[in-house]
Amino acid sequence: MRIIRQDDIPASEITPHEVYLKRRQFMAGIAALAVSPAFAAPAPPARGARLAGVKPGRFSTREAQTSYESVTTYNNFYEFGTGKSDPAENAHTLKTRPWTVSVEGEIKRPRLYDIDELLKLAPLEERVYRLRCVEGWSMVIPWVGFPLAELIRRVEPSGNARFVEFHTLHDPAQMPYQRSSVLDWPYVEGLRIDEANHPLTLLAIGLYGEVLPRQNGAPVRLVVPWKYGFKSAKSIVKIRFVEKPPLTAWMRAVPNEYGFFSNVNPKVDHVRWSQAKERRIGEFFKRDTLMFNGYADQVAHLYRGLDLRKFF
Ligand SMILES: Nc1nc2c(c(=O)[nH]1)N[C@H]1C(S)=C(S)[C@@H](COP(=O)(O)O)O[C@H]1N2
Ligand SMILES: [Mo]
Repeated sequence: MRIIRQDDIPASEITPHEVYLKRRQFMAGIAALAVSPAFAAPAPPARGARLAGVKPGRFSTREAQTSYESVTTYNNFYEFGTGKSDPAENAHTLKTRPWTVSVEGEIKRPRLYDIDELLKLAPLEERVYRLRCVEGWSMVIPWVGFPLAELIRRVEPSGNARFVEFHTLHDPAQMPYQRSSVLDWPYVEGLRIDEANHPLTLLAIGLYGEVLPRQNGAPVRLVVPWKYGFKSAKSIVKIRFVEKPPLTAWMRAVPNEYGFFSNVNPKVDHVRWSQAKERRIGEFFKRDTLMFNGYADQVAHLYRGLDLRKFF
């Protein structure tokens, strides 16, 4: 198994995000000059359809939002490649309709939801959340969605439902890097049932008031803002309620580096790098990483009495 790791990349190969974006824009400009006799400016990236009836939701940060350009071109979505620009370049092969989400396992009302039915399950809210990647960068993203708890309530979990598993689509014809063995596909993530039911936990279907771009996990993805970004599984086709802690794709791939909880914690380093600081995309200086990514007031009680060094 080959895992691409942050420190496998020589320092000389690491491009600050701003330089990377400028270089992309420059290259796009050159490409446009080459094909356009009128020397027209390159067309802006196609945007998603506007979502109607979105109300401001709880817990939004008032910090500056990361630009739409950065949110949609600097991504991790290994199903489309391991480079930051790969998802935006390759995700066009993902077909987001028709799409179903199977909700199953230890629940009274298992059901196959059509995506267009799922979208109407609960009122849509805008939630501006911080997202902290385990790699040491962060963004502020205005998501559109509704609390996962709205879905959980409707399917009526049984007493045995102690954890929830999330499965990304597994279809190498649409997700070309599933032909590689970077991870054991499909991408699987998991939450304890109380984490899944927490009002901060979102099922997101959009960002910046528009339908979710494919590279950000269309048509539906999870957003768990107090945990490292990789817990927020994209392009979900299955939500399964289970009794035992799920074996997540990252725990399976690198068991000594990734634990089940993966709460943002500046005091517990990754095996190979510090987690004390982060670079907010668009900023130059690093800032301190906050306990639970700044959501401690909302979530610290979930982990009372738990040794967070052991249960990382
Ligand atoms: N299916 C799937 N979900 C995924 C990933 C992935 O590779 N595959 N990457 C994760 C990681 S590491 C991060 S940081 C976030 C990035 O979400 P964004 O691209 O919308 O910012 O998605 C997460 N969800
Ligand atoms: Mo990440």
